[in-house]
Amino acid sequence: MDSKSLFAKAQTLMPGGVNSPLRACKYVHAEPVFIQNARGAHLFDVDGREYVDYVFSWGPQLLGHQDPAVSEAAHKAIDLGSSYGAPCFGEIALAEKITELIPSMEMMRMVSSGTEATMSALRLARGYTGRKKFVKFIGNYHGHADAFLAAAGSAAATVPGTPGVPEEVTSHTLLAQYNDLDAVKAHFETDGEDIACVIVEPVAGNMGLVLPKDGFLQGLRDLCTQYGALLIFDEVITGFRVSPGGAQQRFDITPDLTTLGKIIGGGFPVGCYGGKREIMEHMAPVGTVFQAGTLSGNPVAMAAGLATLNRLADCDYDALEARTKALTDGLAEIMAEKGKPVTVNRIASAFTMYFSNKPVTNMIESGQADGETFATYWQQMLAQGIYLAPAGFECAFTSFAHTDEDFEKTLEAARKVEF
Ligand code: KE4
Repeated sequence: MDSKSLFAKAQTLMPGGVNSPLRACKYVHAEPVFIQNARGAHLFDVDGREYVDYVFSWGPQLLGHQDPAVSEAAHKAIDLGSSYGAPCFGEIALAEKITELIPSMEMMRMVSSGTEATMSALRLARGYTGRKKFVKFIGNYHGHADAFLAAAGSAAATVPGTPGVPEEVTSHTLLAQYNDLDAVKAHFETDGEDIACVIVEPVAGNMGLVLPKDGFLQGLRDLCTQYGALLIFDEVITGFRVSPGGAQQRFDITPDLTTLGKIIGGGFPVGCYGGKREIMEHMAPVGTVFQAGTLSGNPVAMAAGLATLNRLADCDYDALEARTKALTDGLAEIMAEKGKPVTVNRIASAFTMYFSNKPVTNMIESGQADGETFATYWQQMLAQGIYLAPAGFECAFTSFAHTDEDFEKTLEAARKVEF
């Protein structure tokens, strides 16, 4: 069956034919292609077409698809059994590796998604401080737990309100524009004694990529310290992506808790939350804040995650950042020649090219970018074998598997786009 007929069938079985809304390609007025397999920086669809990938499962595959070391580790693990529901050495091995790379995570808990990680970190912050309110940023997306679905980014930004989420739940969610430290100060001046935490994407990746302004992250750190609230870095995207030690290493800010996902599973379902030992020890069974999960610490996912982090230790982040900059500089130049000025926000191997001639530093400015022009660009790039995230409010990712030929093919395809 071809993608079109598979999609028709899928829509009779799953809402929108997908298991996550973004994949339906609604925002670019297209139908999704069904993937047969992937290798390196390439995807292959059921109709035999090949694509240069810039989605990489929305971030996890920084090494590229089917990295030999990761695949070997997963195969070895699965030959020993797929899930025990009991402690195994793989959990210790991955946790030790994470602590080595992110020292602020003295203690952690593995879960099966980024949503579980952030949901649990918020509960822990509330349980630890005894406070109910928390601050999140408009356009930041922390997964789909109820409390976070207020002004959330990513695909959540495209659905009106939060049907199914009682207002009593989001009434404790205090909002501020990203990069607006004064708004956060105002929340603390009003509710400081009842704010459990501030949760932030230290580099925003769900309103497109938006960098923290100088002083923004340090300002959040200082306010949380001053008022006894916890600072939570949601590094589900940035962890091991923006540097080997994540955004907290790159920007030299120490959060109280960190949430991880994506890359640490090497393509398998893993999330993780962790931080200071004395905070984490409030989690059951040592403490009384509850969280649990059937497949948490799954041995196959642990093995794939550890193999991924071990392989990344040998990768040259600076070289990939330089190559990604050259690619995005080239794309911006080509779009300008076509009379389509763009703003490119980029860090390490993640970027967003906004069809806008203004800086993009928050959700308001992200929303002013031209989504229809992006849809035209996306459709024509896909037709030429370039697979971009099907939404202007997402990131594009490069990988250690991309070759110079892949980047040249991408630039050539961009040159042929007609608006
Ligand atoms: P998951 O529950 O999807 O594993 O992770 C939620 C999450 C938490 N925090 C951040 C910063 C995230 O970006 C995410 C998930 N990212 C989205 C897209 N950027 C995943 C793709 C999708 O929802 O289909």
